[in-house]
Amino acid sequence: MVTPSAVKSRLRTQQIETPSWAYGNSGTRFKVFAQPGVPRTPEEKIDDAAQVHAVTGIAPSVALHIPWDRVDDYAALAKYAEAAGVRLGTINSNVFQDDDYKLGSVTNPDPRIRRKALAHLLECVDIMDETGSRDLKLWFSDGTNYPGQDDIRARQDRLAEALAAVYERIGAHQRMVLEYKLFEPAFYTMDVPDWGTSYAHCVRLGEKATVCVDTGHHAHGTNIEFIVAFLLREGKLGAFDFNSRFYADDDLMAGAADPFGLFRIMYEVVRGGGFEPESGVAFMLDQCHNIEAKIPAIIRSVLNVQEATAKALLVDRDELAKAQDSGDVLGANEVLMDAYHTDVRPLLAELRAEQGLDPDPLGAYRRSGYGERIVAERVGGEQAGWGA
Ligand code: AOS
Ligand code: ZN
Ligand code: ZN
Repeated sequence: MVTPSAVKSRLRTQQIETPSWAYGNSGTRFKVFAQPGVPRTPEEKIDDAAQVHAVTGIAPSVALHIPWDRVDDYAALAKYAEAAGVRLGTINSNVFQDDDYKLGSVTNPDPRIRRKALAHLLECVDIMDETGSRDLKLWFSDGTNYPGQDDIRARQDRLAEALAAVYERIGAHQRMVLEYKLFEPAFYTMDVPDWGTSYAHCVRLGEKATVCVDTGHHAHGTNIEFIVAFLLREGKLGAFDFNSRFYADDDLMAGAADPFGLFRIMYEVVRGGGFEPESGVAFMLDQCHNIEAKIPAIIRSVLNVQEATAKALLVDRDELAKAQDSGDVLGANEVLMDAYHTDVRPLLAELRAEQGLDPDPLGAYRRSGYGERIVAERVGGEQAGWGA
């Protein structure tokens, strides 16, 4: 029997990082619908992230993206964040938006371009030293579009070489998390297409290299919770990029398309010890809000992850183990589904009240007037957007 107070005390330790780019304008390759009040600077993105934390109480850090969040003084930016009530989190590198990277970045056949990409990754580690960030997120758009275009195996060698150079540079308390993606922008081969490729590189590198699971980066029907269970068992699950997808890498609100899938993932996280703060698993959102208001969408996403976690914590694991051990297939499934079908909203409202928060975070945000204030105040300048 899992008591509500036990669930609440574990939920108090939860932290979900929000991405700076989710506060900026974004869209598809067809159209970006700009929204009024969108941040124009990294500082304004931090201000918005601080609002999400203020009403949810569980989003205390914001991930930066270099060069989109480039500033002259990162230590000052870290201080700014602290004063706003949040801290700077994962540094996301970008080796996908330069003309030079048409044939790849660290896997490019041209050594000059490989050196340029590596220099950027190393610069990101310098920035981590200034911001105090623990994690460097590596996502490579590298790959090929046509059979024979480049030597698949040589590209793996080049990737391994670059990863080793970054690994060599990171400090004792820093980590690199290597994200994989099945497709896009390359269509024939991606150089890090799946968790197995990321895992194999991370194993070779050592314990400071772990896998980042972006929930939107799999083929339809992939059992993501199995990947989570496996990686946790191997001590190689480093981070999540949470989002939701219907068709491809849609980057929609986490838990929007498949809340049951998010629950199943969070159950394996809990089961595998990934929810213990010492496990070091980073829970981040990686989303874009193209047609919906950004700050409330990010609040909704944080709450969706929190709800899935609460349900995962509610699973009666003793009962589940009993049913599993006795081969009671339906009984075991029922234990899991009982937790999933529990309405955890009253428990979460109670938890927030106990923490001095408004039980209704979205309502609190709407009533704060912040949304109207930024529309009135953020006039002039250039709005931040995915890619700027
Ligand atoms: C790209 O598809 C990956 O999900 C990246 O993690 C991320 O979305 C991109 O680097 C923007 O930060
Ligand atoms: Zn991602
Ligand atoms: Zn993605």
